[in-house]
Amino acid sequence: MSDASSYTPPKVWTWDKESGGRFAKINRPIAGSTHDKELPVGRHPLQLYSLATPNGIKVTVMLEELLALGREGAEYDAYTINIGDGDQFGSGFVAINPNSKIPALLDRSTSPPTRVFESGAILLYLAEKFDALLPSDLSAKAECLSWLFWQMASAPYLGGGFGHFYAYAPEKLEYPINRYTMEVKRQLDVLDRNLAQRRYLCGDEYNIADIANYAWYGALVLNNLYNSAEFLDVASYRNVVRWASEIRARPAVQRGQRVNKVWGPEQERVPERHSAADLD
Ligand SMILES: N[C@@H](CCC(=O)N[C@@H](CS)C(=O)NCC(=O)O)C(=O)O
Repeated sequence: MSDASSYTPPKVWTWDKESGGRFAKINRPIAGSTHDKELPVGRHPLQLYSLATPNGIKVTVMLEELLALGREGAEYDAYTINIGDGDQFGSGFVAINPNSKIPALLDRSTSPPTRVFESGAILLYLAEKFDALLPSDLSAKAECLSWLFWQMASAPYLGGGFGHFYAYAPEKLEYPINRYTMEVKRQLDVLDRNLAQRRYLCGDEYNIADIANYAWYGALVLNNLYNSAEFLDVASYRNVVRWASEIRARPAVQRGQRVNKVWGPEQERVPERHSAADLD
């Protein structure tokens, strides 16, 4: 075990703006907007304000899947919210998501327009609106929602816990890395045991639970997150790798993963999406 930190918490925590670390510039202990900024609006009913992070691609993959299924009402405009620059604290964005995190959706086909934030809520809203990728049978739906909510509750340990301390924290600290590695490996084992019995998370049908989980755990086992595949020995979760590889091959998944991407090879970047042609 490395040396324990000598830090003694003060009686009352105060905000040290100079605390360092990769996200020091955007992390704040208060909510609300920091500046006035209206959001752009395109011509489609659905307006998405997002970024191609794991939480962001859940929604763009879902929208591309809906379009692939022929749901024309799922046409959307997607705008980049650059969280590194603090776009999530603009007044227009905060009006759609008071939690200041991507993704956020505005459905202008309803009167008044419907705002939806939290990626799991957006997936469920779209699945119900377009009657797709969510089982209608009550028991099958319960299984799907169980795996969807499992992802929403589990991934913060992967992203905010493991990813933060393994990849982003200014110091490599053994205690938090051990703690969150243990939990992430346990989560991968939960998925692996389930997928040993089933093609997809809920059975034979691909649905929103797979989309949500693929965004995080698929990326992890395909070594697209934190460069941690070897450290976590992801190859040993064979059923998760098989499931993730199958989902990655879906055309809608490949399209959705490029929307709102502002990094990586130039040909993969689609900062804004206003029609299918932007991805063709
Ligand atoms: N539970 C939320 C999490 C969203 C989230 O953490 N988004 C991150 C990017 S992946 C973000 O916008 N971070 C900006 C910030 O924390 O200021 C969801 O699933 O929608």
